[in-house]
Order: sequence, then C-alpha cells, then structure tokens
Amino acid sequence: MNDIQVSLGARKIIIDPVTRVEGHGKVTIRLNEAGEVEQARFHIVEFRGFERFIQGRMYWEVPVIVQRLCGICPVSHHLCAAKAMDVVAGVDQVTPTADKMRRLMHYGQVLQSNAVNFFHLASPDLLLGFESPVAQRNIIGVIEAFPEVGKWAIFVRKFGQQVIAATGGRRIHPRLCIPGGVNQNLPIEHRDALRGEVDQIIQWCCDALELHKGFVREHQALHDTFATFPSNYMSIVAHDGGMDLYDGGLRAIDADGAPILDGVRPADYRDHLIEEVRSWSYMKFPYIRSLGREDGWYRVGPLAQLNCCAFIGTPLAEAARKDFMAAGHGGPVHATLAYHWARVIGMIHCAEIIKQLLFDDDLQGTDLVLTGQRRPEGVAIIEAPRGTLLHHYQVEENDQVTMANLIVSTTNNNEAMNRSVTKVAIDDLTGHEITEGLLNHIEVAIRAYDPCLSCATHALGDMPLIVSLEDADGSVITTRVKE
Ligand code: NI
Repeated sequence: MNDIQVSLGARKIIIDPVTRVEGHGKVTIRLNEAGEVEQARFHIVEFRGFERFIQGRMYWEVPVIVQRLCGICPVSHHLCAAKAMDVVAGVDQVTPTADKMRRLMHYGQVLQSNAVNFFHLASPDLLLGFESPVAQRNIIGVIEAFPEVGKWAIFVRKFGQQVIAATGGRRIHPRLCIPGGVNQNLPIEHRDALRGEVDQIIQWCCDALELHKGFVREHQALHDTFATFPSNYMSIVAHDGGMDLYDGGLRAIDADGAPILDGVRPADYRDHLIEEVRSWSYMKFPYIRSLGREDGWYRVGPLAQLNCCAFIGTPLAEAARKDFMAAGHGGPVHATLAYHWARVIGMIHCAEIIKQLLFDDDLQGTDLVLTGQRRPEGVAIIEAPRGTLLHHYQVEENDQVTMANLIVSTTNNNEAMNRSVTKVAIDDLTGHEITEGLLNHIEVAIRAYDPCLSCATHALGDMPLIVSLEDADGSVITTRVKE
C-alpha cells in the first residue's frame, strides 16, 4: 500500500520502505533552485549499537552471539567472527577438516542468499519488466510466466539451506565454528544426500544464467546504463588472484582495472581503509585512504568479486566469467544491473565448490580444533553474499571482548547506492511527482546491491522504502511510502 504525503511550501522527495530489499530504508531527493535533481541520499532510519552489545562477552561466545546481529546474514557473521577469534586463539591455520567444513557452510550460505536475491527479489523486475503492474511483479507472477524459474527459486535456495543445516546442525543460527576450529565433521548420510542433488543444482544455476543472458541481450541499452557509473571495486581474492569467497587478501582496482590495493592482510585494514561518519546517516562511508574521501569510495559484492579476481578455479563459472568480462572490453564491467549477472555466476561457482567439497574425505576427518598462544586482537574478512565483510575484536587478558568494529558489506556499498539512486532520480524525475515508475526504478537500483539494512544498522528485525522530495532549503515537497 502506498502512503502519499504532500507537505505545503517546498521541494524534497522521500522514498521509504524499499520493499523487496532486506530491511528498511529511506531515500531523499534534493532539488536545486532551478528545480533539478541536485543529490539523492539513501538513509537508514534505525540503529542499535551491536558493537557495544558484544563488549564484555567472552571471546569464545562471540561466533554464536554475533549471529543475532542480523536475522538475514547470521551464517556470514558466524564465520567471520570465528575467523577473527581464530587469530585471538593463536591459530593461524585451522585443520583441513575445519577449513573445509567452514567453506562448505559459507558456500552454502552464499548460494542460498544469492538465490533469494536473484530469483525471489530481482527476477520479477528482470523477467516481467520494471513497468509491469506491481500486483503481478512478484515471484508468483514469475512462476505463472516462467514455471521453471519457480522450481529453481525453491530448490536452489533449499539446497543451500540444506548445506548449512548439514554443517551447522540447523538452518538458522548454526553452531559449527569455535575459535580455532569446528565442533563437528560432516556425517556421511548428509554428505550422500547432498551428493545426490548437487549436479541438478549446478545445472539449474547454469540454466538461470542462460535465461539471464537472454534478458541482457534483449535489453542491452537498459542493462548497460541503468543506475550506472564507473567506480573502484574491492574484494578479497586468493593469493594466486583466483576467486575465493572465504579467505584471502584484500584487492581493490580502479575504474580502468588498475590495482589500488593487493594482498592486504585483514590485520592491516586500518592502514588502507577509513570509515567516515556523516551527520545524516547511521551508516558509515568507508573509503580507500590513499585516494581520499572524494575518490576513494568503491563497490563490493558479486560485481566486485568478478571484476577483482584474475580467474575462477571452477570450470563452468570460469567460462561464464570470461563471457561476462568480455562486456568490459578489457576493463571492469560497470553496469549496475550486471550485479545480477555476476550473482548468477557466483551461484554456479558456489555449487561447483560445494560439489568438490562433498567429494573430499577431509570433511569426515576427526582433527577439528587447534589451540595456540592467546593474542589480544583479531581481524578477519570474508566475502559474504553482499560483499566484503570485516570483523575486528580486541580481547582482554580475562578473555572479555573490549572492542568490536564491524564493516558490513552494505556499508561498503553505501556511497555507490547513493550514486545509483542519484542517477535514477536525474534520469527519471520530472516535475515534483514521485511516480510509480520513479519509485520502481529506485527500488530496482537499490536491489541490484542486495543491501541488508538489518546488518548495516546492526538493528534486529525487519525494517520497511520512503522516498521524499525536498527543495533547495530542505523542505519536504512530497513523500511516498512503499511497503
Ligand atoms: Ni544482514
């Protein structure tokens, strides 16, 4: 239901609840004296200090507690916190069984999360059209028009959830990881059940890629320009430059693909990243120190993961990556809608990695945990489904956490999301009316990044997009809410 408010006097557009975005956000479009779009901002409207909530907790409890940070990404926080606490526990390299169990869980999580974004949230826009009626533009409408997509949506997601459940004991809030290792290996019956399904899942992800490439070809101009601009990109990559979503060094490239950062160890992140606070947003604005606050912002997530890596170590995803990168003509691919293309390639990669792991006997190993010399501090980075996620903790001699700093994927994309919304507002706003079309386009632009506002604000529970239009003085002209 849309709730439209028009205030008297002046000019500002606000958009609230970004529906099929995880969480709740608010967009403000500011006009200049000439009535043209000057800037658009994507706000977060709720905040709870999760970092303070962790202070005083025993460090070994944190991988479990931190899952309360977000109901949507608990597995990513569980794994990232565990890696940071490995460092605190003095363990630089966990056992092969622990490493592979965690990887299996992580790739299951990325697969199921990307399946939710791509099939459930984005496919209605892509397959039914941005302008199709809202009542029909949902997963039910997609299933009616493309029954096979409905099947992929349900079973690819479910498979990822089954992988998480098999490794963590349950689908939600798993308890696989402890500092220095894991507390179980993979039971044979779970392994065999997953082995029986994985080839079909890989095939469905490849079928989804072909369907998506058909959309790209049919709407090439829209695909290449919608909410788009050149940018820097950041992700972790393996030490050989290959895609690795679980572990590696931080790499950043500029808009031409030239390296800015490479091989940065998680522990050194503060030498390279600055988290800027702005008065109007609860979300910080991180940027690369050497480039400064104007030019140092970057994008993370599936598009960045594809642009930053030199290759993908699984054959079907690598073939898809080469095809994808051809669109960049030798440089990075900048199209914002290419996030979805990259997301499907990531799903293929995850399914291929899961298959490799399921045929690796290390998953039934019994050497699960290591201990080492306690350290006062730990930092870890993983590529969560939405991009680079960083956890940093300091721990006192009595084992209590005294400091926690988290940079979540959505925060890394903060400036980029603002720029995408600004681009849409400049392209689409005519007069002072927040049309259904404008609302839809803003939503489509934000959804490409698949933001998790729940994580970004460290808030608990769902938040609903409010768009408001403001004049040059900051007075609200009109507001429109989308549930
Ligand atoms: Ni989240």
